[in-house]
Amino acid sequence: MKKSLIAVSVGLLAMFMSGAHAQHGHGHGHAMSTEVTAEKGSNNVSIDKCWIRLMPSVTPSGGFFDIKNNDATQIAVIKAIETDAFEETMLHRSYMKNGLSGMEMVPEVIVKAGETLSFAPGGFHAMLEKPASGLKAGDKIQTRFVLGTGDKIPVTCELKAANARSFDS
Ligand SMILES: [Cu+2]
Repeated sequence: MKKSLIAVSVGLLAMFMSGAHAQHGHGHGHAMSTEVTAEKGSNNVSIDKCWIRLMPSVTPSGGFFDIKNNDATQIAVIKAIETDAFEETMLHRSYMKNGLSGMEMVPEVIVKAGETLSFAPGGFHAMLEKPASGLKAGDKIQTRFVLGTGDKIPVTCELKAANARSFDS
């Protein structure tokens, strides 16, 4: 009896997680690797087109942007994203497995020398939880991207409505 109750609650949790994930939509990243590297990488990195799909506070919001590694020879390593606008931030990646979508935490993201990696719905994304009260679509928030060197790049990100699909939409 007890066993079946546990099975039911695990099933519900799985449904909830895949439901939350379905809102991520579909997209493609490229030039990626999620293997943890001992290298610190380059500081010569720029972040463009940062936007956040603002969800009701019980649902995590997704953060999307382009990371450009301007260094001709070294990789770039992104370790984390910090902001005062959300209490928790994580680097995530969405994937498809046996026809089901899921997502996983990634410890760091590597961008190869001279390449650009897009965080986009359906692929790599920042997962932002516990928003500060009063945030609304159209607001701009300040974030800091933490590199493998420990340097932090200040980035302004625009909050967009739950139905937004890209920076320009
Ligand atoms: Cu996620």
